[in-house]
Amino acid sequence: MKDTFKNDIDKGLSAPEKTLPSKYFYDKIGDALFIKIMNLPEYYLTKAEFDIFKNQTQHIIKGLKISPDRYFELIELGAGDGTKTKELLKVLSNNNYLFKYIPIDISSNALEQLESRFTEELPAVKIAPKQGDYFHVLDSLKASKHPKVVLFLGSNIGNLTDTEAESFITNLSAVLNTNDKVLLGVDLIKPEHIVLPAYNDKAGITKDFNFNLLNRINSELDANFNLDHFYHAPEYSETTGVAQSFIVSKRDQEVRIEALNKTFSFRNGEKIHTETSRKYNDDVLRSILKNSKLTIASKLLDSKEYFADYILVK
Ligand code: AVJ
Repeated sequence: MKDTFKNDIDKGLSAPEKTLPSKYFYDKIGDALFIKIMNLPEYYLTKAEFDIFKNQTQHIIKGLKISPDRYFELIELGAGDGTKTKELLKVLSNNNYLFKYIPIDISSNALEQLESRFTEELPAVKIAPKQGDYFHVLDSLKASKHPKVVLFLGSNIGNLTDTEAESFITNLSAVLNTNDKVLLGVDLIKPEHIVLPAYNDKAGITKDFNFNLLNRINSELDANFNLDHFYHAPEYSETTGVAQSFIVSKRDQEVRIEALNKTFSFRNGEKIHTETSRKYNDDVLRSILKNSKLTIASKLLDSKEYFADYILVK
């Protein structure tokens, strides 16, 4: 684990255009910062998707074509704190749907917390958490011939480049059977004055979230990044629909990383790419689905039309 971190940091900072993988945001401190982000007034994504789950639950159920008398597996990739999913589970449970809820996450800590909350708040729901990476676990679920509904919410797919998203979708499609469904939550392409503040909040929490990467390198790899010598600078283009976060050097400087036995130089104004947050529309999604067996069956929007939950069918 540690070696991958070390190698990934080395590779990213040695590249001509410096980059650090956003997956390393999520240590204990990063998890807590992300919860704060979801509660920020500027971060509309979570509120918009919650609006869909809370107010259009029957539309979701209808779109998934599930019925109370036919058992199915409800699988969630990267469940997080499960606040949105709980709205759906409540309605399914109250209407006596027969199903098992299978949250999958790489973090066993996150899964344990989710399981204890859900068993308390939704005692009638069967929950079977699985720890591991998505495709390992999905592969192990392939053997069961029960109908499957896979939730991939929160615009988590937005962290992938289009090429990565295409191969993710191909892999996902491969572990599903005909008629299985995917509920895919994506942030929609919209004007810059709405998107940018979500990644550049007034309270500076998103800055801390990005800078947590430098803190991790300092403490885990014995480095001497001076955080005062960098600033946080997200960018967004409504034309491409891609938001990107950068950490920018305020001066010409050198940073020593002892664990790598290396010194890295940063020019004044040089950018380190830290995250891609892709926004979608029908065309972008269709192009990502084009070589898979998944197609768009329906689409649900929040009241502000900021966010979409697409129902895909194999
Ligand atoms: C969890 C990947 C959906 O890209 O909006 C929030 C992460 N980054 N603020 C996103 C994030 C900065 C988030 N996703």
